[in-house]
Amino acid sequence: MDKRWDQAIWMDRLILRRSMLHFFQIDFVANPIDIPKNEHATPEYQAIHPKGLVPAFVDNGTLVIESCDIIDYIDQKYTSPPLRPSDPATDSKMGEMLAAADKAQTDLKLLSHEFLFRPRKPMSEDEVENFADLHNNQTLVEFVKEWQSSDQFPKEKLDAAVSRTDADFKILDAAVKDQDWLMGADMTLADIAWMPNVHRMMLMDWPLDRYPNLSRWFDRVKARPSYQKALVEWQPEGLEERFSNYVEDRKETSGVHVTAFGTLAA
Ligand SMILES: N[C@@H](CCC(=O)N[C@@H](CS)C(=O)NCC(=O)O)C(=O)O
Repeated sequence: MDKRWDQAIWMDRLILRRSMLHFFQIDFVANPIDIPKNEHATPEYQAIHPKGLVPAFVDNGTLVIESCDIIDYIDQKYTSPPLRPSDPATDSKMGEMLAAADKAQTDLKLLSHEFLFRPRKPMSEDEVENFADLHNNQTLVEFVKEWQSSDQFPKEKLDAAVSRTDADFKILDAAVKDQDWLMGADMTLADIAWMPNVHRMMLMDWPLDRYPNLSRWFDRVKARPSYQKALVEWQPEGLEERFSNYVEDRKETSGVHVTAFGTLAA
């Protein structure tokens, strides 16, 4: 069998959760997928991931998709001791935290495309049509069409996504008020699932000082060598600076910034 199918992950370069295999220190082959170049729209990639999204993890021929399922799978199969609470009630709460992180992906996607990804080269009408022809995931195609069709997503959508994220962060903030990690004294899959979301919002200049406990939690996350390895070293060079320049310029020139929406503006 092709070596790439032994233990491999296809992922973009932005999301820690998706490159979190470093946390588990297993050997794997990383196949970066360049989303702006539409590498996820090729027939080859869509034959791997039925929805043509990243990440996709393959372990000796077994395909696992959905990032929370991937971390859970690797934890159950390879991690010792496991990154989950031993007490069943806390483990079940962790399941809820993972589900919430998964749900938050939709807002993260909208906000990322609005507040970080707009400087990507705009697609011409032909390019959008070409993408629609190539990609089988209609939800993604509709999303890309809406993103490309105007300079800004509708304000109601941005307000709602910002408010839901703010509410999630308040819940996380309360969870780490008296403990270092989301489920207690030890880091678990819940922390791994939420790290990339907080990191992504920080790239947008999200006011993390609204949640002092979460902010300290994020300092603990950043202090871990695995964070450097799985996220910082994996990101394209200069990316954070490019994002930061864009976010600042847009705020100065047009006042468009996360803090102008939803409950962050209130
Ligand atoms: N719930 C899925 C979400 C997967 C997803 O939406 N991935 C994004 C990258 S963050 C993607 O493939 N986007 C393709 C695009 O934006 O064109 C998971 O957590 O794995």
